[in-house]
Amino acid sequence: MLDKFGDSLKKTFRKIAGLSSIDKETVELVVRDLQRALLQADVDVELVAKLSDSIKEKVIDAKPPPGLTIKEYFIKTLYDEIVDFLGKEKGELSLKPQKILLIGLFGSGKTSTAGKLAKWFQSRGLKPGMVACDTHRAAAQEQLRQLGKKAGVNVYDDGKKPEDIAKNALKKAKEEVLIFDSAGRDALDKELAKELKGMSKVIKPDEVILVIPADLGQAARNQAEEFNKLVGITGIIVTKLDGTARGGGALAAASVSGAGIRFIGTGEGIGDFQTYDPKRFVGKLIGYGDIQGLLEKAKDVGISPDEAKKIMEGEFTLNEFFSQIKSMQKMGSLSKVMEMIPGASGLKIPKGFMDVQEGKMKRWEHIIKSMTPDEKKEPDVIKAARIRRIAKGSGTSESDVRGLIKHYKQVKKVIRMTKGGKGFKRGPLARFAKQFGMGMEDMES
Ligand SMILES: Nc1nc2c(ncn2[C@@H]2O[C@H](COP(=O)(O)OP(=O)(O)OP(=O)(O)O)[C@@H](O)[C@H]2O)c(=O)[nH]1
Ligand SMILES: [Mg+2]
Repeated sequence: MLDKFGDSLKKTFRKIAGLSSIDKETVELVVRDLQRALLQADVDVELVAKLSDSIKEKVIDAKPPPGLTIKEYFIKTLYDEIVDFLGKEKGELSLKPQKILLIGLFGSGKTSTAGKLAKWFQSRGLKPGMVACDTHRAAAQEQLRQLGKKAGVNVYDDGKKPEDIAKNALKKAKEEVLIFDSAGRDALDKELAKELKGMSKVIKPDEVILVIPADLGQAARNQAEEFNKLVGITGIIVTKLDGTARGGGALAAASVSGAGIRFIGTGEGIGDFQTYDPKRFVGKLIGYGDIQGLLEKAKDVGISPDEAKKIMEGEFTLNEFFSQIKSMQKMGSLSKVMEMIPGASGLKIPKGFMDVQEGKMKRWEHIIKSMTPDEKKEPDVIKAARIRRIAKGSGTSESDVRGLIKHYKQVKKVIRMTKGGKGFKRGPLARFAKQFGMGMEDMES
């Protein structure tokens, strides 16, 4: 997600770390780098200028606060400003019974987001339902019913007009959280405004959330302001951050619109959805990783923090390896998990590395059962004769056994590389990370 933007930001931060002195010239040099990165991500020129001025003003000729070197202060300022710039925290939606209306233009991701949001509430112990108020596009209601099945929640679609459907659902539904899907249009024209106002009147939503695709870039600002003026919004969800270089621009634009970003969508799957926390988000972009996020994600799928930590540290035996692949599969693709690990986001993970097919998983399970405790702990002792024995005992082939051991070693190597990798472990960046609670200390223990 936002690979290019993240890479440029990483370079900018590393550049500061490598500077031998911080003066007017070097600050301007770094700020120019930052400007280039932001403009490439389609951030509004005016915003870029404002951010640059603010950073320069704070850092040039500044006396760093006690306890910080000028370099650390520069890094902290840059980080703070970018966080501020990409969004003041709006916080999660509250975990209480409520009515949420999703609005937005054609194809912005409303219906998919309804499903993701339902799942989000469900995994936090609330009972959600969805209401199919898009009567404009022929297949819209069927799409929502499918998502309802996937998420295991009820979908209400009784009625002809959006308002009637909403009314009927409000009468009938017993769910604690009701998520109303609405129809899109090419533009926020009179017809759409009227329809949304009508629905609003019937539903009396606690939240009206605008769904905006990240590929809009800086144009997201206008759209957010327009919707806000005409129908009033309480938050924004930015979707499709996985597929565009303009995501930085969209996030910045949505932020200045003032409504606040609640969630981001990072893929087509129902679980490709996260709370938007600018601090964490920027930390991840610049390569500090996202311990907090990983632990939370782990919690979502029932993995204990201990287990997650073990995964991250590459400390596991063959025995645990198997259950961890299972866990990882629950947590989504490995590359997504890796994005959250400090220092790992720069690593290129071979595609399909963790996506072991089901048939293979079964065979591996049998293979591991046929091993002695010693073999499970120290697979290096498994030579040709033992491979033959294990293959026979488990009803698999010798190449299956070799394949498992090879895969185990590869995964361990990759994960260890991230842990022992250079980069942010020492020097001002690491100290900075510690000071500002970005979680590096979790990795050092
Ligand atoms: N890659 C990616 N695709 C997404 C994301 N969110 C939605 N999509 C895809 O975008 C397309 C449109 O999504 P919908 O949820 O149908 O959008 P909508 O706003 O309901 O569209 P209309 O009802 O036609 O206005 C679908 O193919 C989705 O799978 C995301 O976060 N990432
Ligand atoms: Mg839709």
